[in-house]
Amino acid sequence: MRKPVTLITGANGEIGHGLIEYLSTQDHTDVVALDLKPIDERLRPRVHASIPGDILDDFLMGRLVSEYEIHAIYHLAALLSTRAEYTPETAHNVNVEGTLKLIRLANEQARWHGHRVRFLFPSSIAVYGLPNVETKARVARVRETDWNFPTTMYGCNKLYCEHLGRYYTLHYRQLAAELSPSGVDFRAIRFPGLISAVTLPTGGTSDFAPEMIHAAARGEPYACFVGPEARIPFMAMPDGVKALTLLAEAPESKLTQRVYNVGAFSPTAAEIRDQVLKAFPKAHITFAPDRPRARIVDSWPGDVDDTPARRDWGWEPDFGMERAFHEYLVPTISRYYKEQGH
Ligand code: AKB
Repeated sequence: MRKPVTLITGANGEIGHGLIEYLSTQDHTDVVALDLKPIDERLRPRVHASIPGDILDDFLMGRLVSEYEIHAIYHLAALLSTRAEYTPETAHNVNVEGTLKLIRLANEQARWHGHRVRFLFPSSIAVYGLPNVETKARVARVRETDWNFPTTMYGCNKLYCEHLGRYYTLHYRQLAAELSPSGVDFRAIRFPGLISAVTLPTGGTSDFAPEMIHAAARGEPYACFVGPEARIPFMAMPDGVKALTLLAEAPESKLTQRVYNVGAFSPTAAEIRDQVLKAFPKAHITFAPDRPRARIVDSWPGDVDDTPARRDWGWEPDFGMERAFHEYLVPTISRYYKEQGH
């Protein structure tokens, strides 16, 4: 007998850590964690199985199908925006081909067990592309349908995968003689920059905020790669996990769209530095903008309109900026680095 499970790809990453912790407190699901690297020791007791491997490996995908009955997929594996600019074609393979393979796997699974597979996809504010900072200041909060002109390979990949998911859910094989209901129930969240107290991101362009905070907690100087006035939305990781799981649990009848913005707080880099200095007054933070990376940040919106998420599935962040720093980031990071001997 195959076991009913939830599959998480990219399980070792930042969202994966928080998500696995949350799901392990829910007794209705066993998690199979897939990642290129062996899963973090701290997470191992919380998952049913951990599988090191590549989402592009068809043999591995076949093994998953033969061993498990997959009812939900959180497809977190991706190459982030900065890394993707150095290897755009590899990014396309991982971010687009990898997602297509998983959507097809979901469809196939549904045919075996007869239930639609919920497919949760973290998209990103990188799908937006504002032409200049004047326009960015003028439009302030973007809606899902606005400014979908990404300037990064990662943003293009995420935007296309949103369309793929919508297509497989609503229009797959629309010309077939006999229409059968789709096996995929795709739902995506356009995440802002996420800040976790327990992991550091790699390869993103919103990384300046988490890097600044973690460097201060380690007592190391930090030169920020965007200017003090750069502004994009951010979110504390517990709210990221909350958004993903709220959307996963929402009844399908409530969803008026397949892709949702979620907002929490929208500071400038200078405002983040000020918060960091309140908590770590000796921190040495300077600004040394790296023009190409700063331009990417300038093309992302300063804030998002998340009215549909609030209306359809009750989205509301628990953490504004003050609370994120003083009740989550600072105490947790300080404890973590103290334990590491900093
Ligand atoms: C990145 O910087 O690439 C990501 C994102 C905003 O999606 N953190």
